[in-house]
Amino acid sequence: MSKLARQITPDEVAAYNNAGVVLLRGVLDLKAINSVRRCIDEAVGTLGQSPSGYDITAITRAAEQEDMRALEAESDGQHDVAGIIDYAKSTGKPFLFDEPAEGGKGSYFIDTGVAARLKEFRRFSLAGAAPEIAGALLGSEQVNFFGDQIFVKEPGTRERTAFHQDATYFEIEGNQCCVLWIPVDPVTLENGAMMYVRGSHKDGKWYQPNVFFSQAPLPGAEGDELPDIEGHLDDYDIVHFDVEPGDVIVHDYRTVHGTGGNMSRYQVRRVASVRYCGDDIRFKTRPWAPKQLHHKQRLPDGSRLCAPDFPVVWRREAEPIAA
Ligand SMILES: O=C(O)CCC(=O)C(=O)O
Repeated sequence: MSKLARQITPDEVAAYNNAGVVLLRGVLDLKAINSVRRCIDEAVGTLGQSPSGYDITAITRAAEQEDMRALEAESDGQHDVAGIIDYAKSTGKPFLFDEPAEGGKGSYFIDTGVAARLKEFRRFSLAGAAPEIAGALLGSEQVNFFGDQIFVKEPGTRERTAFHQDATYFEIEGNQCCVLWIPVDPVTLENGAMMYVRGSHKDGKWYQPNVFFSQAPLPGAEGDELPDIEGHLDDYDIVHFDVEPGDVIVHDYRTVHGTGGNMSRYQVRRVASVRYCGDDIRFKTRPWAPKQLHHKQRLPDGSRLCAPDFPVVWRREAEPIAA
């Protein structure tokens, strides 16, 4: 039985394929929304226990104050934070900040691998409505869960999320990978709606991943250099959507996207981002990619995602054989 609040239409599948991004209005029911919201709140409340949990605002402030002790203290988990900050500064590329009222008191929190540490989020990601959404859009015979993150921008968060392409943060290649961006709050441009460069999934580029709060690439990252999209927004075919809880935006993992800070005085922006792969995805080593500390094994390059880290979460039902 379907867990979706409504079925996905052929027009939505076509929009996903053509634009590399589609807004699915009202596909999650209240139970799913409340469950994801509970999980995000629990992940943020226990961020200090996650080796992949970061308060990005604390990091950018420590970087501005050259507080090396604070940066070193953040450097024994998923990222070598001190090394990244050092390298980002050496590129001369500025940190990307908006200017919220009252000096920007909000914080930007990120955690990775929440499904591995919170049972309720694992249930949502592996057995809830989300795999069905991926199955409807990917055109694949089966779907593997790949991973997840949460992104929270409190009111008054100054950090933007630099435009980037998810693909090269992940150690995979192929075409069939989608990212579900699941807001549990109303989101507009004011509090950090995602902006997507329409059609960018088809431009054949594999862009260097960046450090997220600056266009500076991750140390050692190879690939095409992403242009300065923040500085030339009008030159790009950018789309964004005002969304409500229950809506899900799905983008192709090659689609370039980024957000502003949270300029609102009162409205937090809590989002889960869940990733799924289809049949043509293969493992590919990218030494600069962020460590996925919750993954238990590495696969050889070129192999399918046949491993417990990437459970099969959806299979296409066989068409009934005509008599
Ligand atoms: O919501 C954000 O600030 C970033 C999210 C993102 O880049 C993603 O889900 O791929």
